[in-house]
Amino acid sequence: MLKAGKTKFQIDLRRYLREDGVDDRLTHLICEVAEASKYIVNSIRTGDLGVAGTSNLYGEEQLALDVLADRILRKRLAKSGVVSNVASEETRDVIAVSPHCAGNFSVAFDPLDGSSLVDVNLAVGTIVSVFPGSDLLQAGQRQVAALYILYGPRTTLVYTTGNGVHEFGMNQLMEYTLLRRNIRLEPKAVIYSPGGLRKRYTSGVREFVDHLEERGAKLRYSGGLVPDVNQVLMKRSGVFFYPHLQGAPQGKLRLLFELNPMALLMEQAGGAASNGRQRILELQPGAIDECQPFFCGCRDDVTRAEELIVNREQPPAPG
Ligand code: AFP
Repeated sequence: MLKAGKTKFQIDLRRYLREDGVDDRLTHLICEVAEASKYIVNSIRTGDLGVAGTSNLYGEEQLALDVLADRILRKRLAKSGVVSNVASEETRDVIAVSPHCAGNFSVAFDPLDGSSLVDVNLAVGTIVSVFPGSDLLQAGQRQVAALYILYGPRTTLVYTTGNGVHEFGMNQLMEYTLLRRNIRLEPKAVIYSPGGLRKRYTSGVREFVDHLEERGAKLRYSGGLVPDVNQVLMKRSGVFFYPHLQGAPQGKLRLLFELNPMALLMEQAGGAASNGRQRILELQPGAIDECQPFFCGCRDDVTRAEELIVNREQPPAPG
């Protein structure tokens, strides 16, 4: 994979994608997202944290940064010349950016997931999911790429195009260079990242937490999906979940913008991703704002969560 004599730190993102055998148009798309992240990280470091005065499709008040990140990403994807439709967590429907690119890709993205954490100086991220063609309501297993950018103490980019999971770091010239390739998860977790209110957990999920605690797994939770999932991947041993809750059978996280890309990354790293009963990547979305419960990370633990939920709980009511 790496040319003889080249250290991994000299391999930048575009070169690695090409050596990874990624299609030129998809390489171009991923590099455009990487380019957009340079403007987003600058806006986080220096931008206005004021409220934008508009709201997203969930009725949540939009921070100026959300709106700015959304605009930056959408503009670059439209300029890329390989994207036909986009859907952003911050808008209300699928937007045609370049109808003449119908044969290329469509992109679902969360421009700044966890944006409410910026004003308490915690890490946030951009999440991107890429499908072939013009239809964004495909099952997640049809994705041709999934990636996130994590704006933390360092800015890192983690992607998969179906040939493993690879991590890049942004250097002082704002170039992404290879940090880790083919990241692989262990079978069992040493950390767990439990979302949602504990008092609203169902019996199977409560037993799952007991199972993890009895084994000595340590709780690690920031409230940001990207840093929390990144910690599972980079420690190579962990499980993240935002489960179904009493009164919220679909949980909180969005299938198109959060779960499909994270599920592909987890499976490509040898882990698993489930809604507690079914593989995330097999779910057929009904709408762009669909939410699903989410359990991801070390395969043995995700399997254990499914066993406890299926054996202890009634299946959710249809519809
Ligand atoms: P926002 O993007 O609205 O801040 O939500 C972030 C998020 O969807 C995801 O990043 C976290 O995993 C989850 O919310 C945390 O939710 P709780 O605050 O309910 O734990």
